[in-house]
Amino acid sequence: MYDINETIAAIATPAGEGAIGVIRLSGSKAIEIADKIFAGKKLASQPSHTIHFGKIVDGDEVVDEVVASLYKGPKSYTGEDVVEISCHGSQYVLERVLNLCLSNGAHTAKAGEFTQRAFLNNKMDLTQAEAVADLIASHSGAAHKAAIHNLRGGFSNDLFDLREQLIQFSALLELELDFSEEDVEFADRTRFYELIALLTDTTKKLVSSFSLGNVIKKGVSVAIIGKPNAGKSTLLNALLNEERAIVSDIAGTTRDSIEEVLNIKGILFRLIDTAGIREHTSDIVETMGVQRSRDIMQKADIVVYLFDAKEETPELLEEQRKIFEQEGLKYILVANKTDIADNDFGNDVLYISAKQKQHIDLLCDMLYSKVIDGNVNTEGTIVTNARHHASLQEVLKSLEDIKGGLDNNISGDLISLDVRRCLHYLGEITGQVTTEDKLDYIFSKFCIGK
Ligand SMILES: Nc1nc2c(ncn2[C@@H]2O[C@H](COP(=O)(O)OP(=O)(O)OP(=O)(O)O)[C@@H](O)[C@H]2O)c(=O)[nH]1
Ligand SMILES: [Mg+2]
Repeated sequence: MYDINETIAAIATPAGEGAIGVIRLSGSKAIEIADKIFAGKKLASQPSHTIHFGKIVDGDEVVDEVVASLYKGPKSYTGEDVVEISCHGSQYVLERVLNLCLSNGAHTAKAGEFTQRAFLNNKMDLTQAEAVADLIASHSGAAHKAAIHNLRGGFSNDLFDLREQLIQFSALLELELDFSEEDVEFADRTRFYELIALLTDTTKKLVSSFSLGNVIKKGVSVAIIGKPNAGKSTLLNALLNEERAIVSDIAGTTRDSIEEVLNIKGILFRLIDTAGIREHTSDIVETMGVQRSRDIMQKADIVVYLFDAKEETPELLEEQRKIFEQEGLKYILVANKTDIADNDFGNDVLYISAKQKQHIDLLCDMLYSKVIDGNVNTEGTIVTNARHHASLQEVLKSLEDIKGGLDNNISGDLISLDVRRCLHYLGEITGQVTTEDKLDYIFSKFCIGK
């Protein structure tokens, strides 16, 4: 349970040694508590947004020389009084300072509690607060871009105007109900139709951006699949530009799968080199490896089917292609060893030499466009959060019901119910409609000190 009267404290920097480590205090007693352990200027008498050099003391003992940053509410991250104490980055020092804050009246902050307070004090809406967690977790340019866009209110702005207009209509519809005897229409049905169409369009775009948003957040898994000796491990090494996997001319070299991350134009791809698949082998370990390769193939976002251009026949390739099609997999067919074989397998096959590192860049381009080709505009808002996605789908359902109601000339009171449902789910995304339990759950996924 969130208690606004408590002052909270936490170590805001990650565990381990560093040049600097930060302790954060927020709440009505933050400055008072800091003054009890900070020997230097009296912070309570200093203006907001100033920094001060001093010592943290435990009785007579000096624990560390520090810099205290002072933010007086409401102009702070949480909207409350905040003091950030920058110590030397020793875990021991940080824990000592934190314990001093706690013994002087602060409470340990829960995960995400600083941001939760920022939300509750109207410093940001829920999508912005969630973007903070996404920003911290971003490991690639694309994930970073989506998080920054939402942190700056991108998502909320897309929905805000439309929600406002819908509220106006809802009010007019409800006014009609008060005058139901007189059979008047305050809410202009043509404009209402237009608004619903616009909202439906925006919502659909956001919903469909989620498949991209999801891969941006989690990375795209790419299984490199093929027969033994096709050159899969050589290809993994060429893509990574390092000798990561063992390569040899013995069929069945790779026994277990190897996973490595590759960043292509800001999107993270998780490349998985697998054991070569062959039907007949008496080696029990290899058989297990083959089964694992098949499982990885089924779960992968994209399958790269790599074959030896010298060994494969167009008929065998066609069979393989049919299997991928039947199983509904996204795949790329790649002919390898084109430095020693020039067999033709048609135009939709990519020709490379993993060993000579030829056309590896073309494979990277193809991987990238397999992800982006959903016509999603990567400049706009991309939904990366499963919670937003679920609410948006509910918004879409209620919009369909509103449109159905208008089409069938259904009475205003019934339409009004669907409009309320729609407003409810829209509000749930930005946090205008929420419950305490839900908030606790959302913020519990943050890190401590944020
Ligand atoms: N000439 C030529 N040889 C290649 C090329 N790519 C791989 N090879 C050779 O093919 C052999 C097998 O390569 P690997 O990368 O180990 O093949 P793999 O598909 O990982 O094999 P398994 O792990 O056994 O399934 C090695 O001798 C490589 O040097 C290529 O583009 N051209
Ligand atoms: Mg291998």
